[in-house]
Amino acid sequence: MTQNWSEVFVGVEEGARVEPPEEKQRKRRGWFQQLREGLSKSRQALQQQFSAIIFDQLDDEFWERIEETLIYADVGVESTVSIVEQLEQAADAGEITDSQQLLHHLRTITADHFSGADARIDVSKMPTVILVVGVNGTGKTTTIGKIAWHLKQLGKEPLLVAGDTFRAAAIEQLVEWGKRVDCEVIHSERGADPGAVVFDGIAAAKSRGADVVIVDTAGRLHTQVNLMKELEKIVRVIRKQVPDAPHETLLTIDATTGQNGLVQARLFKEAVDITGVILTKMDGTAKGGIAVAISHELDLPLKLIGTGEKMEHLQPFDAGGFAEALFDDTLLGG
Ligand SMILES: Nc1nc2c(ncn2[C@@H]2O[C@H](COP(=O)(O)OP(=O)(O)OP(=O)(O)O)[C@@H](O)[C@H]2O)c(=O)[nH]1
Ligand SMILES: [Mg+2]
Repeated sequence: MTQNWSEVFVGVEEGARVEPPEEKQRKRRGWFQQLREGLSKSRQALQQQFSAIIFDQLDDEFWERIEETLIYADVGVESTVSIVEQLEQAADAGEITDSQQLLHHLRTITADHFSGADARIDVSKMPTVILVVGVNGTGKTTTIGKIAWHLKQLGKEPLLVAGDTFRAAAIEQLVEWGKRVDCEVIHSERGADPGAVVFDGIAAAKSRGADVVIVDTAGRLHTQVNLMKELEKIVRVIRKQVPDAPHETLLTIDATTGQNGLVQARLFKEAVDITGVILTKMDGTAKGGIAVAISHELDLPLKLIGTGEKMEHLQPFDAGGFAEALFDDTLLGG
């Protein structure tokens, strides 16, 4: 499981990784508890659906109900069909004879439906450049602040670049995060060329020995040709100074937008080299199943999930833990 930050970020100090077992245990409990809380709306919605399913005859109607439940949770049609197919196979093999076993299989099969691509974030390069992109309001700037805070905790020196020179108060918002986290923010004036700001940001990181440069960008839709071109330019500018960068291009998706999030992810994936998805606002949605749809149907690794507005409300994604928190025993009415 990758619930520890020191395991998510490849390249943090060895010292940050070595922890006594009891400390690890405590952290895992805390991590899981936060995840459970973040998914509580989704779980409550599932509870209601599940309470209407009677584990009696595993006939067509029963499987249809399960299918409806998963679709309702925004797991997506393709993933739902595949998950239910595998559940039926397990039932045919005699592996599902009570609701507890059904839940167990639902967890493991769902966990297996997440993309197998590497969910870790390598921050070992000096500097590592992380570009954050997405539709407006999906949580880019907030997540950048949270990532920076976590990196600080692990002994890394992040530097933030205010590449969103478009939206009013976007620069101030990132500067404010910089103050909270206590890290430097390279910025310019509103309306300035984002390429120029990014160039200055990378140069500053190199000269000051910052470890991780995180570039904020203006919210955009894939259909906004100029803004998409601007993104390409930002990448070119980054590569002038760090040829193998950006090392990560993370796409933020707002989980509360449901299936629209899947559409956004698909379109961004076609336009930009996305290395991972950050699913934000999991705390605000009853349809957390969207995580499965995006990861499975687009074969994109989910790397982080946002479970609130505070700095600590960011969690490394872990398929097993996610499925366990979503489909926990309370679904059986316990
Ligand atoms: N509840 C909750 N709110 C979040 C989370 N992540 C971000 N938000 C809130 O979502 C709103 C938008 O977040 P921003 O970080 O400004 O989003 P953005 O993508 O940078 O937006 P633009 O710069 O306009 O493109 C803010 O009010 C955040 O506090 C989350 O995980 N949970
Ligand atoms: Mg922003």
